[in-house]
Amino acid sequence: MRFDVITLFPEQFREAATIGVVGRAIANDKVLLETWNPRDFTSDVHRTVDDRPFGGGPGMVMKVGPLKKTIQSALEASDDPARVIYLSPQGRKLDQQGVTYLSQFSRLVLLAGRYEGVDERLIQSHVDEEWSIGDFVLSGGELPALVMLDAVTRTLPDVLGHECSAAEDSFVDGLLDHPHYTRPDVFDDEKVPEVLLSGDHKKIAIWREKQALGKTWQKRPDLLDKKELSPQQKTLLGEYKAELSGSVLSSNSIKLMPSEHKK
Ligand code: 9D3
Repeated sequence: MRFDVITLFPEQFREAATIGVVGRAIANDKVLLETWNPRDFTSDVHRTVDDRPFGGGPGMVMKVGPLKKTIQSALEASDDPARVIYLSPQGRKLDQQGVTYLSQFSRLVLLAGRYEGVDERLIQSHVDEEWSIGDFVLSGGELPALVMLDAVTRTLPDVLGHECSAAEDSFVDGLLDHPHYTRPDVFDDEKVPEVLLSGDHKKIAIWREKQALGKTWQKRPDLLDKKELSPQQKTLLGEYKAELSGSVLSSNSIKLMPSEHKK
């Protein structure tokens, strides 16, 4: 899969392209990453990429001319058809379903904006889709582009090693992950759950599924509302709740989720 990122800050992608799963995918030619700087597609002496907004107001707007040239050059760099994605706070919110959808394209051109955004005419004429990574304010589209690159790359064939297959990844089946433990088996008087030391892999798999269901119920009940549980999963979740009320319900050891701020 090929990613062409249009950005005023290509340096932000250099290091990312060498690190971890994405770095390995690029080194193994599973992913090709190219950056394109709109400043290189200006013709004035100041290499101007932004200007003041018509109608007034604070901030600057990215100019349509240099961006059009940049996108055209990126598109012409390969015969492969490409989807042009604008990372923007107005876009569709990215989730794992969206990541799977995006991974079907063999080529994505990611437009990372700065300032207040890009001239609307560029969006109308050259952008296929707008995507956000969530309802919080960032300083530009570079970090969202890196988020999209990372998440999509993980779903590609032969990219994950034994980390765990993309299909086993948390969220892919709509549940949170189960808890993890490593040595030592006792730390500050806290023991690792006995079943994980038993060597009984069937029992361990069942315990992990029960934990995943229980943690999701406790921390992200909205995910369970969206999901149809099998009869076995309903039984496991029922057992989780029963074990909770039987043991620690009256203690103060349950961490509450930080509640959302009310308007
Ligand atoms: C603070 C300025 N805001 C209104 C006055 C508008 C605004 C413009 C540009 C807010 C953020 C940005 C820069 N953000 C992105 O380019 C962006 C983004 C984000 O901020 N949050 C989540 N996803 C994304 S994708 C691109």
